[in-house]
Parts: sequence; C-alpha cells; structure tokens
Amino acid sequence: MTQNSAFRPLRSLVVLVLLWLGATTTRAALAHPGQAELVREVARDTGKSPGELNALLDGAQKQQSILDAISRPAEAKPWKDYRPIFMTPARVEAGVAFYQAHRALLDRVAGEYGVAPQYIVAIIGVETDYGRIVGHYKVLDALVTLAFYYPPRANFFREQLKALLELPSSKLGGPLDTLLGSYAGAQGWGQFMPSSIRDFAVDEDHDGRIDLHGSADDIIASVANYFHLHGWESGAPVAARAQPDAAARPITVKDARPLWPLEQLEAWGYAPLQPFAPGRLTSLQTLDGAQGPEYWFTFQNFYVITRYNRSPLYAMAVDQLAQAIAAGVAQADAKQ
Ligand SMILES: [Ca+2]
Repeated sequence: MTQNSAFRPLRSLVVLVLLWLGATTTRAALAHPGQAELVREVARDTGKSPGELNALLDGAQKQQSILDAISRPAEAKPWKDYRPIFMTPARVEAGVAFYQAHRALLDRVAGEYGVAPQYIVAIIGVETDYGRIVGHYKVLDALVTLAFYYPPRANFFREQLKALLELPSSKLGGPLDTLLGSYAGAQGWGQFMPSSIRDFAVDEDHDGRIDLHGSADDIIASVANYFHLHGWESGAPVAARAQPDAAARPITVKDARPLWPLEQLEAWGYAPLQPFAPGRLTSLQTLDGAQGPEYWFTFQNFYVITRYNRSPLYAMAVDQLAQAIAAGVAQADAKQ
C-alpha cells in the first residue's frame, strides 16, 4: 500500500461535498438554457415576479417524447394518405351530431362573425375529434421542451412560451402548471396556441374568463373569431376542382395566398368545372390524390384556413369535412 492511497477515501468525500454544495446553492445549474433571459423579458413586460416565473420553469420537464412527436407530423404524408385520416364516416357522423347538439349556438356565432358553421365544426373535428382528444402533455413541458431544446423552431416556440407566461389568469383556464394540451402546446377543442388565445379567443358566455376546454360558447366563438380576424369572406367558396388542358403551365406556389384572377389561371390552361364570379382571386394547389394528381383552385377562405395550420392538406381536409357535415345535416333535416 502506498502512502497516497490511504488518503483517497477522504479526498473523494471532499469532492462529493463540494459537488453537493454546488448543486444546491447555484439555481442557475438547474435552469433551462435561455431561461434567465426569458424570465427577465416576461418580468419586465408584465411585472410578474422573477422568483415565481423561475419556479414555474424549473418545474417544467424537457420530454423526449415531445421532440419525437414534432419530428413526424401527419402533414408530411401525400394527400392520398392524409385525406383518409380525417374523411372517415365516423368523423363525418360525429360532426353531424356535434352540429345538431350545438345548433342554436353555431347559428348565433355564425351570424355574429360571418363564418359558416360547418367550417367551425370541421376545425374542431380535425383538431380534436370534436373535443375528444385534446392532448395529455403539460403545456408548460411542451413549450419549454420546444422553446429551449428544439432549434429548428426555437423562435416560434419561445414566443409561444413567452405568450403563455404573460397571459392573464382570466385567459388561462386554470393554474399555469396544470394546463394540458398537445405536444406542441396547443389547448382545448380548437387547439389554440398561447398567442392565439391572447389575440383571438373570446369570452362568448361572458363569465369573465376564457375556457377553451369546458365552454362550448367560448370554444366555438373563438374559432369563428380566428377566421373572422384572418379575413374570412362570408358566403364565399373555399376551393373548387380545376381541369388542366394538355398545355397547362405548371404552377408552384409559396403559400395559398390568392394571387391571380381566376381568368388568368384559365388563360394558363386550368378550366373551372363550375362558373365563378369574374375577377375572383385564386391560387392553385396540385395534390397527390388516390387517382393521380388533383388540381384545385383555392380562394381567400382556403388561405384563411391555412392561417390555422399552414398545410394545404389540412385546409383541404377541413373543407371536405365541412361539406360532408353540412350535407349530413341537410339530409337529416330533410327526413324530418
Ligand atoms: Ca367564458
């Protein structure tokens, strides 16, 4: 046994004690990367206590399952595989039942905001299967994970986390660290992100708070108001099939913003299958359908739906589900 080795247990103990002291006295060692700066901004903008904000964020957990989920969105599928996820007989039927159950409210909100009721129902149907699947992640965990540990969209999710921390309690629906939602931090039947709750959610039943989980009035009116404030045109079409001729000029679009009068697209070789008012602004989507390529004229209201979710597949699914629901309701009415 050498002389030095006799001192090793003591040295290890000293190191352990020093490590323990470091872990318990420096709270920065527990913070998420970027937390201190965010807390400073929120405290400055709202006057909220940095201690309380840090306690909330310290309690939030980075979750690998959230990082896994955001890396495989359904919108990566082609239209022929995406459409059947949402256009099922069960989802249409449940949409008709939801419409009938909330009919008076839907009619009133549709009149108030100028948005067709079947589109409000279809959004809720696509987002959460009519409020059945609203997400089981802690919203705070989801937004902390994506704001601090998901570089591809860190800016967007940091804004959402900041918006969440800044929401007044009347817009929160419960204590902040108990809120549940999707892996992306969206809440309620309409899956509103925190900035959308801040900017578009409404207290339709006038009880002094916004409840996107429990108040059908607040939920339905918030979706309608979202569409209304993004420029929904009352009574206008969403999308219509286009028939290209053999010489049709290929068109790629950056987003679904309607850019051309429909006559311009006709001049480029795309014929509508039904007449439209002259000068209607239009864009064109080419989708990978079950029977080959599908060409669609899309209008302002289609663009508005893409403000809810950027994917044109999403907007197309909402449009087709809305029409199927409206047809189902009309059919049920005719039987009575
Ligand atoms: Ca309310």
